[in-house]
Amino acid sequence: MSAMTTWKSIADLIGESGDVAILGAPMDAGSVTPGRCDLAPETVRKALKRFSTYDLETGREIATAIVDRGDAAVKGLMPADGFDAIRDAVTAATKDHALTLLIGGNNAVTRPGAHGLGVPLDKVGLITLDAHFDLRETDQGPRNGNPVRCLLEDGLPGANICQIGLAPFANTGKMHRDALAAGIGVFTITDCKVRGIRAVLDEAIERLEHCEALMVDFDIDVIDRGQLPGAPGARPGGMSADMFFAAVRHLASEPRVRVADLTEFDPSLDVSDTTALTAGRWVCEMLAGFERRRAAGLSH
Ligand SMILES: [Mn+2]
Repeated sequence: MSAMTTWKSIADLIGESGDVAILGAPMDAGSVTPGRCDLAPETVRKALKRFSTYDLETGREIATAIVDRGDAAVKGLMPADGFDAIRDAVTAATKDHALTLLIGGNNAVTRPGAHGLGVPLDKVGLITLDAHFDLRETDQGPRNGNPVRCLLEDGLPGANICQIGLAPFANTGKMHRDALAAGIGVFTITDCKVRGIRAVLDEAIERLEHCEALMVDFDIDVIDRGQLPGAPGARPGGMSADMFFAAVRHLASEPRVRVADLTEFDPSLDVSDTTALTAGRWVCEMLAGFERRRAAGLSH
């Protein structure tokens, strides 16, 4: 191919070694709305070819080397049965890489992801960008609707959790009261829009000052359904894609963030690749934020 028809893409950053890992977790079983979230890791990998490495906003080329560690063997497994595979794969990835991008799968992958940080749960911080509390009851076992309740029951203190972008008429009063009673930092979608996402994120990061390592759960259904058709839980009135991308970049620049997941992307619901391109851009923004750590001289 001639130079005219090629550009360096984010996919070209994938090689044998690197500071950032991509790890797929194609889990869909146990979803409140059964679908095909298991297709998301491969769809995101393909989408990365469509992004250039040039970040026009900073005038910099993204140069962070990425390792694709493949998928945890969880296809078709219920969350309880796939827990060990995801936790162990995340633990191995965090040993070798400063930042691990865990691509679900449904939101049930967040629980094993947090356990995989390799830090005692009382020192783990969890930030969720999600329309939902994910505090459904656990009497039927772990599901995509209850990872935060599972983690509380596992021993993650509520004071170590901040939930951002929560939507009205998509959660119950009991979930809200339980979150507040547990000491979770609760930030609604209107908080994000009125106060600005940066102010909300800074408050959340400050609340988690006592945590040694952070995981961020990006449940893509936090984004407005009009901009994000490919997630069963997305609703009108959600976060704009712009705000989401700004949040991703800012959170990725926080050196304690060691694992970030992207969950609830169901490629079978997508329209015009909108969600695939949003998920691909999530990887780009994670890399841009990660490179800010280096630029700021912040080690991990
Ligand atoms: Mn969720």
